[in-house]
Amino acid sequence: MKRIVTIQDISCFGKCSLTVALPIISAMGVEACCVPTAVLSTHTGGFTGYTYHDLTNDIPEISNHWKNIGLNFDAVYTGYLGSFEQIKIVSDFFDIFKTSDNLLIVDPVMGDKGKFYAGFTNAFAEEMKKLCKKADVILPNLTEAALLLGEPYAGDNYDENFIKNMLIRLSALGSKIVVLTGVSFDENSQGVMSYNSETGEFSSYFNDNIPGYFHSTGDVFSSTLSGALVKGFDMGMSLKIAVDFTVDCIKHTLEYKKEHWYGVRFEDCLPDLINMIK
Ligand code: PXL
Repeated sequence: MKRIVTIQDISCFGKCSLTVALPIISAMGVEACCVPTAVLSTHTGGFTGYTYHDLTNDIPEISNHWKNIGLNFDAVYTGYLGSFEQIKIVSDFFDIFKTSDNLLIVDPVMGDKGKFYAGFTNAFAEEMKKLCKKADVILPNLTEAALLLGEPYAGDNYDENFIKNMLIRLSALGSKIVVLTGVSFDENSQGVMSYNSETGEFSSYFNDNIPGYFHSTGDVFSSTLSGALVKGFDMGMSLKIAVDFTVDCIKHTLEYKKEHWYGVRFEDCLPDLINMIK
């Protein structure tokens, strides 16, 4: 059985980060391990008064124990990280668990719709660049891509050449593969474009564009893509599986949007995901 360790916070309520990543990776038939970076009562996207308990100091202890018992992982997938210190420690974790054939996958979670999530700064984006340099695959959305490149957010004002150019410049940060999420060239479709800097190959995959904002769909996408890549699907097929599943989750949330404004109803769609990878 393939094994992924995912490193991100646990937002106890809110359908994001670990409460999304673990069930999705498990449903794909991949062993899901985790390093929780912080415990929050809810995510930060729309709730007020949430608690935040930092677990940075636990990370080296967990990795030391794992090193001693000889654990290894087919992928290390990182999501929301809360501080500079955490990025440094996760970077050490990469050094310890990198092998010749596993994947280091970084979702540089920092913001969306042109804005930082609560608590993030340009200095954090600078530090995140260093983690991206060590990664095999990075998965920024358009906001995070602009923050990593230190340039203004393009909004809806871009074309395919702009995205290709952005992908090439992001790959210059050091990762072999860049996947840009939330790409849309017309109002009916949205999807992803990727670039492999070793082969010079671009790929893309689009599905329906559903108007509105759906929290944590980046975590759904990144968890699914990590699972698909580790299962051995090629990049084109992995992008398709991850986009189709994310859109499926959004569609299933539409009629419950009032009640489930804080995250998508991915639970309804796990059987579809299992069918997609058969
Ligand atoms: O979905 C990304 C995410 C993860 N973890 C926490 C968040 C967010 C986005 O707002 O607040 C705690």
